[in-house]
Amino acid sequence: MTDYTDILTETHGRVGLVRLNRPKAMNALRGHLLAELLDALRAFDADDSIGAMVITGSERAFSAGADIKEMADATPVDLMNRGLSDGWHRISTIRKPIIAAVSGFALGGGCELALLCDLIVASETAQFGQPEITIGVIPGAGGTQRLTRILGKALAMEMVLNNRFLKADEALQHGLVNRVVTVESYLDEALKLAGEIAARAPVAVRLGKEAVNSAYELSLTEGLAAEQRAFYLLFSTEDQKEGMQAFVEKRAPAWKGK
Ligand code: DAK
Repeated sequence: MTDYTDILTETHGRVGLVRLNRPKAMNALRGHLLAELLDALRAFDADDSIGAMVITGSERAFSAGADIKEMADATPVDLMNRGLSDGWHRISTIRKPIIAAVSGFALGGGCELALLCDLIVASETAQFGQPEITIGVIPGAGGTQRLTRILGKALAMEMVLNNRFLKADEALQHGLVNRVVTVESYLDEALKLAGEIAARAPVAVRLGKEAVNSAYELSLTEGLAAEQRAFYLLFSTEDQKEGMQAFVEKRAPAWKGK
């Protein structure tokens, strides 16, 4: 699929960029947009010339969440048949790092999409929230779980039960985002960060992402074992030999991605 209607894709060197592109609807995540997003991320994931990805929206809205108009009349079975949860889960199976470049509203599913990414670069106008309670539901794409793990129970409860928004500086203070920069520079900053990561040893980057994410899933003992296995595995790569040899020879390494 390449004739996208709800997203735009670009490449910047070794970085794949996806722009959510429903500006009139605040980048609401209708099913079609999610399908295109997943398709684009998978294509970048399979492309050896790409090392990292960035997802962004507009200055006004990263995304205002799932498309309420599309969802309003659904029955539980409709939602199940649409494979909503599968689509969201598949985004979390992308192996290369994804950076969310967030400006303006990141609400509901929009906030959850940013949380699914590995790093978040926010503009000073970014606002994170889970307003589902105001329309009679709760987060359904991971918000109650991921926010609680990142922010702790107190703040997560306020966000989920009482529509508390987090402004960019608060999000930074609580470890939700990596950095806050001006609205003029947030996308460039995200692309720069992605470019730096994309220039690093690709297999190590993938295993590093997997290992950090496994900290959310596993006990400490299991997580440490997973980390150790990944560490040993990297000694089977040419890039490990090259990286250590380059250090000894005081030169820059030339990564092969194998
Ligand atoms: N859905 C559909 N349209 C939306 C929208 C949304 N989420 N957000 C905004 N829009 C549309 C508005 O209807 C309006 O369209 P027109 O009336 O012009 O046709 C246009 O975007 C501009 O919005 P506003 O006129 O409202 O603009 P304002 O600047 O006044 O306000 C706002 C911006 C973002 C604060 C406001 O639009 C707003 O509160 N939007 C709704 C935010 C929200 O409640 N989000 C949560 C949605 S529920 C799951 C996966 C995901 C989810 C659940 C389950 N599974 C895997 C099971 C996710 C659920 C959600 O995200």
